[in-house]
Order: sequence, then C-alpha cells, then structure tokens
Amino acid sequence: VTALDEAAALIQRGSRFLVGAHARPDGDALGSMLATMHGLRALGKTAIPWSRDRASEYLAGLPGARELTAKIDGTFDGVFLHDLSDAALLNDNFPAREITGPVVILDHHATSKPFGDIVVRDSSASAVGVIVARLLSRLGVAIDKNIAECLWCSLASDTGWFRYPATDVETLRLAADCVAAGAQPWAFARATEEEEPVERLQLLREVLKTLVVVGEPPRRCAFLTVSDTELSAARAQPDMSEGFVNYARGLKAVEVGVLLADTRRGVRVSLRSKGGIDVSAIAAAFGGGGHHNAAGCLLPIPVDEARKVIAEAVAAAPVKSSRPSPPPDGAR
Ligand SMILES: [Mn+2]
Repeated sequence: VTALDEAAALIQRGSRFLVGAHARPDGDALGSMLATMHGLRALGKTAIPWSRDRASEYLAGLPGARELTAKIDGTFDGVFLHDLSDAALLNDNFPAREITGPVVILDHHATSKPFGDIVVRDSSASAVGVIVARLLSRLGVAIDKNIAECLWCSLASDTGWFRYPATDVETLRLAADCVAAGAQPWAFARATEEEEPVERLQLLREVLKTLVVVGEPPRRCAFLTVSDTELSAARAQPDMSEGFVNYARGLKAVEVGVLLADTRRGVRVSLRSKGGIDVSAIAAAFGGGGHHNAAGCLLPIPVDEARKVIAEAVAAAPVKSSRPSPPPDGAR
C-alpha cells in the first residue's frame, strides 16, 4: 500500500477535511491546496482552506482563494498540507491534531524533517500539483475548470513557465489536460505577471543598484539585496521582490543567484542555481531547505555578514559536472 493509496482511503472514509500549505503560500502551495479542496468538494466532501495569511494579490483570482480562513469550527477527518517539508514552515497557530485529524503531507521537497501521519512525497515532481493530480485520478475525480485553473497555477509557478529541469512529460500532459478543462494560460499570466504594480518595477530599479558579483566560474555568484532603503525609495511592499532572484541567476557565467531580504526576523536568503551547485545543501547547512536549484534559509545576522557567509558557502560548494551523461551503448 503506497502513501497515495492511504491518502485516497482517508478521503473515502471521511467527510470533513482541512486543506493547507506553508505560510505565505506561493503559486504552487496555494494552487495545489485549492485544487485538492475542489477535488474533495467534487466528491461531496466538506473542504475548508486553512490559512493565516491571505492570498497574495496576484493569486487572489484563483478559484477559492478568497475563502482562505484561520477561523474553523468543529473537528476534521484529516488535513492535507501542501508544498511543506518542515513543520516549522507552518504557521504557529495551526490547529492541534485533535482538531485536524490525521496529517497528510503532499510535497516534493528532498530536504525534509519528516512529519505527518501519511507522507506523499516525490522529489522528482515538478510541482505539488502533479502529486495532487495523481491523488485526484486515484479517486476518480475528473479535472473540472476550478481544479484546472488551480493546477495550472501550481505547474506554471514551480516550473518557471515550463522551463525548469523537472518539467517532464507528466507535467506537460497534465498541463494539456488543464487547458482542455478550461485553464487559460494567458488569463493566468496576465493576472500574475502582466499586471504588476508600478512600485514593483521601481523596487527592481533600486534593488538592481545593489548587485554584487563575486567569485569565478563555475562558482560565480550574484547577489541582490532588498532592505528598508530600497523599499522606502520605491514605496514598495516587501513581497514585491518575489522573483527578483532570477535576475541575479540569469547573468552570463553566474551559477548561483542570491536575493538577500533584510527583515526584522533576520536576512531571508533566496538561492537559485543553474544546476551545477546544489543550493538546497547550502540552505540546509543554515537550517533552511528547498530543491537542488531553488532553496532558502533565514540568517539572524546583518546583511553584509549574510552576503559574506553565503559567498563563502558557494565558493566551497561541490560542483556537479555540467557535461550531459553519454548515451548508452548502441544509442549513438
Ligand atoms: Mn513547490
């Protein structure tokens, strides 16, 4: 019996469920949890989307995003937590297990501090939406328009619009199924990336002034920093720097891009690799985690020190050969 079977059995047995994700949910977290919610409802179950945080403005148009709530009544037959590898990433006022019932983890992170009663984990899945689609398929739930829009959000978000290495045939077939069921790629792109507040671009202008490139290939590293200086110059909100780290990675001969966000809790470090360096190992060394090519951690030190510490960690990181493996004998 696989974890997926156990998760499906739990759904069939129960009637009332919570769905949730990590704090400050991104497109994969929110899209996948809402897809599960709509799938549960299609089976006639009650499903409530638990979140202390509201959906980011750019995701607020997802079907169900406005239902997010931290106020719940009664008890549940289980909770499905998405895109979550570490209980510490859950908001601290998450209800106790006596309220939620069994905890089911649907996740695709490799670095994990295991928790949960049923853990459906596939670190090769490009997005948690892929795992949710497998679960819904096991339950015989057809992808309707709501599910399709939420899964599309999950896939597009975590594959970087279908270009990161985990983008496989399963991902693209599911994407096609979503479009067939009513997901509209341009409508989603418009809502998320083609309606940016002016302050975000003004923030980018300020943040680009902080660019620092250190080291030599294959470990060259580019840093961008966002602190109160940049935020107030642009009159911008902290969450508007989402995605800026990709500008740092996207430079010629740079292997790792880093965004340092100076917050009251410390420096939030976002790391992005082109594949030659495992940034999840670097993040894990500082108590964080993530994926081979995308990871993060929180450093309770000043931002200049954080830059130095991360630069040293990248300079010391093992480099994976970027040469493609040779074809098997006879394949030439
Ligand atoms: Mn994810």
